[in-house]
Amino acid sequence: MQDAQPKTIYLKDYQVPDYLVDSTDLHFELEPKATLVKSQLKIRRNPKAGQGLPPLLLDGVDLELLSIAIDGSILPEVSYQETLQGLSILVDKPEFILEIHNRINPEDNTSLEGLYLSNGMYCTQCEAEGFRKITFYPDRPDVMSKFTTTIVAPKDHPVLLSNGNQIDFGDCEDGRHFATWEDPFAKPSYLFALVAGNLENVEDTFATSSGREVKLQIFTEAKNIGKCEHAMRSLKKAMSWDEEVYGREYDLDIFMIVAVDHFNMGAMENKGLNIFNSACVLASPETATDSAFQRIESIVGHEYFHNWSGNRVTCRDWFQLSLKEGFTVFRDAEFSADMNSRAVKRIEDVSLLRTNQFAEDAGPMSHPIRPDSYIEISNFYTLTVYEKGAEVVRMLHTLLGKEKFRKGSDLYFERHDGSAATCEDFILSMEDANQVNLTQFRHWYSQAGTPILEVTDSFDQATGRYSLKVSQSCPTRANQDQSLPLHIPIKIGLLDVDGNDSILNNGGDIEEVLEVTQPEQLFEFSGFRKKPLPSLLRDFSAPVKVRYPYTGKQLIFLMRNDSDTFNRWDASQRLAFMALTQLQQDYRSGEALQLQPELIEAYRDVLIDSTLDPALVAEILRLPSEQSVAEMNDLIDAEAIVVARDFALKTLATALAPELLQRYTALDHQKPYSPNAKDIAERSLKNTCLSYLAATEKDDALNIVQKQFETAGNMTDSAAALSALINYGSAPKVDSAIQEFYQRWKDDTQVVELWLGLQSSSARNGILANIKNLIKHPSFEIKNPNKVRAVLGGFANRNFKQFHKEDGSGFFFIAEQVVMLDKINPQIAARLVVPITRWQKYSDDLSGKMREALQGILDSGGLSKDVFEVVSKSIN
Ligand code: 7MF
Ligand code: ZN
Repeated sequence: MQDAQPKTIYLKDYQVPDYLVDSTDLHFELEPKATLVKSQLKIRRNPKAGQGLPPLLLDGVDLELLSIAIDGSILPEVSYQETLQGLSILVDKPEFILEIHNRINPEDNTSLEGLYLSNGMYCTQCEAEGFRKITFYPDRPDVMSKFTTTIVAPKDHPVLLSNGNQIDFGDCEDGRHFATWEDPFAKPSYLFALVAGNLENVEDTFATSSGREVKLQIFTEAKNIGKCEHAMRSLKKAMSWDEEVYGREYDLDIFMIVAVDHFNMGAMENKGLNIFNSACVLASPETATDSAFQRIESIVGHEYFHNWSGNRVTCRDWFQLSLKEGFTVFRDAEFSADMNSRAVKRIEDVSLLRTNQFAEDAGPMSHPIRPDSYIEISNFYTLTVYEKGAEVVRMLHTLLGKEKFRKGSDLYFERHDGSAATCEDFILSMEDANQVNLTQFRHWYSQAGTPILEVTDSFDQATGRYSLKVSQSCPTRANQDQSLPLHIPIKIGLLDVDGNDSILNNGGDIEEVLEVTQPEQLFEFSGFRKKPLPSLLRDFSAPVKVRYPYTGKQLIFLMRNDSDTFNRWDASQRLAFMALTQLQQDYRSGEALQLQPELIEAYRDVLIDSTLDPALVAEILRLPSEQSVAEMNDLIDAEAIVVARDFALKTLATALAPELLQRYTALDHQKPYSPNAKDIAERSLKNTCLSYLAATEKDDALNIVQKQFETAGNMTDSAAALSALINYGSAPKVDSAIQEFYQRWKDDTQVVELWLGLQSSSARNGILANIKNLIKHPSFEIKNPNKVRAVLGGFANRNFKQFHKEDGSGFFFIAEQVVMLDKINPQIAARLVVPITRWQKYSDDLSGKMREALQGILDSGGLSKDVFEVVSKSIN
């Protein structure tokens, strides 16, 4: 819990560690309430840290210290001191062996950081600062050490795992057993892992490009052993992909994945022993949706790719988090794009970025991808560090091109292998490998906020010259006085009147990457007979907002003709935003609502176009979420957004009903389920049609939904039907569907999570009462983050309409839950509070209610650093 006044940590205060740890020998005797940890550290004064022998400072949290010895002699009490942060030990020699014994309590550890129990299985989560909850240690990523780990446990925990290779195992005299693991690669403490439990595993092998055979294992409870196949296949694909695209081979003889039900995040890249949230690894055709299959593929890839971008080359300090996370997200996104539809993957990622990262970057916790200060580092595992960080790496890829980017990454891995690096090191490698200057590009690392590009154009009929004027600006934050112009790659095409790409230059290219570096810049193109229509920021080549005065007609033209698939979708988004903005205005001024017939026809054209990828059709048809509309508005009028979107949705559904039904029926072939890209695309469109049809609330449409619910042969179709029923069905039918679904799936944890989430995101009035019942349902566990995310996160993040009720009931409910959760799991509590922190953008009534809810949290006192940081930074 919170100290008197939580301390802010600054990047500018970074100092190299005073002492290094050459080797770390750990010995665990596992007991639920009293696990004994013995640690033997070979410690040496860091030659780079100056003169003298300062005290050795070790981090430690919630540890019971039993003894300390140096070179075999027990330390007298005068030689050390327990502090708020851990332990301070007086040192009188430059090299020594430190042996510490301490006790911890995994059973009562509900924070899910450090060593804890999940359904009787011991497991660890050490990133970022969880290792200090296991033993006293210099718990910082620039202290890298070779770990050896011995685990002693009762035999009802037959599987004992840690990082690296197993070098010993056997029985103890007292009936317990043990295993010893050795990791040959030096690593920081945050990559340490331990697992002990009654687990089964599936096994496979992978032959690396140099011909070594690697054993692959996925461990899970016996009941889930049939759900590992997809993750195993994904792992092998990821291993091949990293060899082909980055020339990176796996480096140990064994790679293990463990599925855990209680987990704060998606997964963790511990060396040789990745630990996964069950929801991000387990899938079977009957129980998992298409999006679960795709999520698993990308997360298995993400964690695997960390073996190089994160583990072999790690981070010097936590301000450099984006060094490993931005790069690895870029790698996993490219992996997914290569395995599935590239355009659809890009659309999904950009939607997430625009809806949630842009909002974060405009909110009270806005920070650069390399933050310059923090109170609690867990709060900085953000969409900015991850997703915007990945966009920054992608821009380097765009600016340099594939080959040069690869040369840069090769140099980066070669230079920094086995060490802890910085974002600066990454850019330097890109520069040095290619003789380029990225001085201005570096501002992306230090500047927060989403840049805005204003684009205007002009055409000179006499000379045939077309020019684009681009001006850039960036909103400034409280503690950042000026914003510097950024180096921004803008990929463009120019469409002629027939909708074809024009040739842009002497090289004959139809696409060009404009490099914007000035506050205002002019780009000229010649040889045009008529004014072309610009297709700007193709493939979303930079994380910026582009403003260009497109007319509705021009957007419809781009939707039909742009050769850049991403921009076809983007044109549809702009069009929808225009319509929704108009509807909001009309609603506020009391005018009758109506949708432009041209817009409806544009949607109809897309819907019936059988030459388009069905997944793309689904993405275009799907109206922007309320959340993304809110992000685009300077002042959020939640009610107007809801009314406008509901109206647009119902109007489109009614107008397009015949075509929706036709496409639905054509796609409703009862093929055996397979999560391949083509089938996923078809189900995506089919279920988008279904949800539109349901929105008509006509009996025949709801009968189709009911029939799909009753006959669905896979979870994607079944969940889509249940969702449509929950949102639009008649009350008795909804209740019986919810009950029926639960009875069928109550023993499957992943399906129950889905079931909880669908209910809490129901737009139906009065849902808050249902949610208050749901948290008393036997399937709900406040100590399980997945359940909390499903019910409370589903309500606060995915139920715009009901969460933003004008009486503030949604905010006060979430605030109350945050205060309660903070005592159990501060990280999860701090994430749940975010939706009520952006009060400054809301119109008065809601704004005041949000502030009141935040103040209530602050006044409750005794907050964790996690919740304190988020709430205090947003209320000032
Ligand atoms: C894909 O980054 C993208 C992001 C930290 C925990 C996983 O590997 C990770 C861990 C958080 C938030 C998102 C992700 C992760 C974490 C994640 C996972 C898969 N190092 Br917190
Ligand atoms: Zn990661």
